[in-house]
Amino acid sequence: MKYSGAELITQLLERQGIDTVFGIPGGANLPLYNALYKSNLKHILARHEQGAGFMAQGVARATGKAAVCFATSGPGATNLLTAIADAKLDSIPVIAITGQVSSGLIGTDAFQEIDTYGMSMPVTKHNFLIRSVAELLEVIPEAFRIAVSGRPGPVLIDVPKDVQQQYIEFSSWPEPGSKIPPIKPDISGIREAARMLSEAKRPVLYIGGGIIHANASELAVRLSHCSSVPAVCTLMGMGVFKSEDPHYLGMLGMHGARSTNETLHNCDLLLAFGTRFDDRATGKVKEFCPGARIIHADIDNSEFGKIRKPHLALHGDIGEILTSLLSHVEKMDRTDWMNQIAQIKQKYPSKAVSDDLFCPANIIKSVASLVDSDAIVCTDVGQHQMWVAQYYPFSRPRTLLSSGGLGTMGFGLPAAIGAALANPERKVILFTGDGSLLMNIQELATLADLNLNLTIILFNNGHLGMVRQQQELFYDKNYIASRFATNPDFRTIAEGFGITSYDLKDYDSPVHILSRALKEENSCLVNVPIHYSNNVMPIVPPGAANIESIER
Ligand SMILES: Cc1ncc(C[n+]2csc(CCOP(=O)(O)OP(=O)(O)O)c2C)c(N)n1
Repeated sequence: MKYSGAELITQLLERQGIDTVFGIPGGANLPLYNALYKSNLKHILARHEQGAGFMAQGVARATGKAAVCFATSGPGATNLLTAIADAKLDSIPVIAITGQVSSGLIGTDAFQEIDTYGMSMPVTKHNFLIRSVAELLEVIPEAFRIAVSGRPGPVLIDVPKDVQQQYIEFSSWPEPGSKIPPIKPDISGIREAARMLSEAKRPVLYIGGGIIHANASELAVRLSHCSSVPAVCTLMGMGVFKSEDPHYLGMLGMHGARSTNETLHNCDLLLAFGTRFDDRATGKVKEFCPGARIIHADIDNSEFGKIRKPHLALHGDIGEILTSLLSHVEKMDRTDWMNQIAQIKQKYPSKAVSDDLFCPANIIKSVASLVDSDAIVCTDVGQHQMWVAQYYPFSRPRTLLSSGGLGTMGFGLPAAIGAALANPERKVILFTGDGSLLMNIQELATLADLNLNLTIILFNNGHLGMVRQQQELFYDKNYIASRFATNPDFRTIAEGFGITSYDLKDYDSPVHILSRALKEENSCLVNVPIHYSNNVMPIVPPGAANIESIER
């Protein structure tokens, strides 16, 4: 068999089971696009490489499988970096394949030359600079193996143009790269964990995105039910528990309910499973669960002791750890602890939601009531993101796609496009803010090309709302650079891109129009004007402990 480097890449991607790639062509990856022309891969032409990276992330987050994006050298690669960094912080398996100037030109400041390998090193799980066409036969399967094994993450492959054009003869195809089976958890650690759990009077299960990556949601819920351990989750762990589960206490941390944070403050055993003690979750770390012993279970042992030293570390696949633990724990009901939590909840009742049908909480609840529980919800970053985390009744894993670790405005629209492409039979909803939407608004053009089952709900406050809120509360109301001097007409913008749109200001009943918008066969945008003074409450002030959160 004789193939060029570019043909090898497309063939190896197909052999990996990839059917769609996202990207933008340019001089240094045109041989790859020429091979794409002849391949069975579907290509989605994004309008900015960051958009292509987030579309690939949308596929990977919604399906749990690795997804692929392409960019050319220089500006194409640098545009991709934010999406790759975002994937690194949230442990998302994305394979980025970038074109590079020809090998002989590397290091000469050639046109569109940038050190993609060097720049991507700190934001990838692994990266490669290909030196010869033969390397591709090993590197492509290896990249997939690395992206999905252990703690998932992004891998970048930089391919010089001449390597894409070189030919190679070979006799057989390599095996596709697949997940390396995770190490088995240490049974003595599991027994110790079961013992600590049976002795604990006030345990709490603190779960993160690792549970979802390991497809271990059901097991986490079973542990909580069987051993009467109330559970809290991070933004990345939403959907593991049904929101109405009596054992579920909601999101912890900066915007968690006061009662949730106070319950954690009183726990005597913290089971931190698939989570990394992020500062948005812990608040002032010294005062996070101050009286608790800690069991930390994770696939990545470099997380142990990074923020808080655990009393017991369980290293391995979280699903295997939970399965094994479940076979060792006894059924318990912990009535005293449940009563104490009920009292804490009474002390801090959840605040009544306004009866204004147009307020963000009510819009979010209305949308949720109009779609199936398998609808995929994407967000951007800001107040709207936190309102969704607080008010949307999630009940399944992989139904909230949000940029957690990097908190990247502009994530939402392209991620929602990727999720909708990968799930044509499901409804996809994007909740976004006017600031975030403008960061990747060009992807409305990609959306118009594809005509997906995607409804965009735009909370339009004319501000960078989360920044305005922080300035109001923590910077003496010194408002600077948080109000947009002009507010574009998003309805006209959407229509300009060929997307159907509604503006809630034109209607008396939001539910009626939301219902119509959600039933649209095509993609559609709903502009929801909201007052800029709406704040996300509660909030933990910067540097404070979670139990010092403020309500108003
Ligand atoms: C790329 C990027 N730049 C800056 C920020 C800092 N930031 C966090 S939230 C926010 C405001 C977001 O505004 P908008 O999207 O309108 O949402 P809102 O808070 O109003 O709901 C900003 C600027 C960020 N998270 N990401």
